[in-house]
Amino acid sequence: AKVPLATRPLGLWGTAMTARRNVLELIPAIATRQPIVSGKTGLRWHMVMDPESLRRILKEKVEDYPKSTTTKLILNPAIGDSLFVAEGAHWRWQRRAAAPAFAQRHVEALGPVMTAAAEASCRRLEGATGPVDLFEETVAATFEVISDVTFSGQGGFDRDAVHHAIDAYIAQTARISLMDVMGLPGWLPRPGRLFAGLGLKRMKGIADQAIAERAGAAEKDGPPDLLDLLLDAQDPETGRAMNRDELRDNLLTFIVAGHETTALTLAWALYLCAFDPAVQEAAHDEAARALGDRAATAADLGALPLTMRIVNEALRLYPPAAFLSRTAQAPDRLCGREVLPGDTVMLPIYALHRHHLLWDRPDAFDPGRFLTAPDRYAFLPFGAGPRICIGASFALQEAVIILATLLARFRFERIAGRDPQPRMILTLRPQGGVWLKVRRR
Ligand code: MNH
Repeated sequence: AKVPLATRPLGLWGTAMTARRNVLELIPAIATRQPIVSGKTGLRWHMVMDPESLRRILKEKVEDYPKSTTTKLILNPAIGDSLFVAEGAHWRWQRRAAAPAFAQRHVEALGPVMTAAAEASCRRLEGATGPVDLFEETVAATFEVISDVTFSGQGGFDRDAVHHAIDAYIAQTARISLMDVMGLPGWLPRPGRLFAGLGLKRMKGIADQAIAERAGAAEKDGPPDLLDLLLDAQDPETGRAMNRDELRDNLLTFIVAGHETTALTLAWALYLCAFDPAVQEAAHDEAARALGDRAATAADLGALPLTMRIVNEALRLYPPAAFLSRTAQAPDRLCGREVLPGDTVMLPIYALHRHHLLWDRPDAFDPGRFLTAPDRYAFLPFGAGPRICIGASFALQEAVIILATLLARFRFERIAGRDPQPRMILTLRPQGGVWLKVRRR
């Protein structure tokens, strides 16, 4: 029998999330918060966890529910009006132009980069003595993958600078400064934000330089990477190509959207394996049988079904994008409740994935539940509809390659009293890291 995982309130956001049970038993699907400013429309929140309504928001009425104003406000300084945040025609043509780069055959061609990152991760773990923070480790691995597939083999691309810029920026957007609390006017520059802004500027400069170098360079060897593909990309309908700024914003989008999310998936998956040694042994056997001594490749995915189910179960229990939000554009009704233009519609994916009306023993770690496909709109780690994550198969392939390689060679064990606690900081992160004992098999 599996012990339910303990979950703790997740700060401000999490209080709303963990209140789901009480709320949901009273109102089956949607909880509407009191207006923040009474009498005005557009200042209300709706929490939506009913699969039919989620389908309406993400698919049928997608034009009426663009990404929330807050999402755009937070992301715009870092990634401009790129694929992740754009709407309407400007989104459509970027999606059409980028889609071929994420097609199955290109993702498979990028497999060797992921295999190399898995091998490098093993080498780092071989040298480890004592407990290891697996979140830090998996961030290193996935950052290596994303920087290699965006700016492969370019010495001018300073990984650390990009990494730090993103971290500093994310930390800043999640923090209210003392000056805000004191009510000082918004136009007064906040020191922390100013600093994070400089980091962003530097990060953009680095990406610009890498793009300029590549655009001017002769054909390079090896399969095309994301930068090659985007440099050549054209909207099949209009023939429009990306200009340099659009190119840079989209490459940074892939870096920002693509590495921490996958690292989180891996770190939580490793924790869950440590939590349930029987599952870990079965996954180890599967990986050892499929791989022998070598690292996993894209061609091994078919032989690693349990590893894939563990990844899915980690995405269910700890979805990196634990909260999505939209701003309603038109009057609507969701589950019989009135939605007004300007209202914020929250999609609490974390709560959805642990909803007791949708999942059997929702808090239990049970990869076997994915032997049958879940309800499409009850499992949304990558969103759904036209705005579904463009990198989903990239991420799944990468996660399975790295996880299987690690489980084949190492055993991971919990450290009493150091179980990771999820915290919502733009993504669902393990507070303080994922510390485990790592033993060579
Ligand atoms: Mn990803 C959109 C989750 C990996 C690039 N991603 C989304 C959305 C979710 C998401 C959820 C939809 C957000 C919304 O509807 O508001 N993404 C993930 C997770 C992982 C992930 C959980 C890893 C696990 N994402 C990746 C990778 C890349 C990537 C890897 C690129 C290399 N994601 C994107 C882009 C979008 C996106 C680009 C925006 C797509 C669009 O709006 O058309």
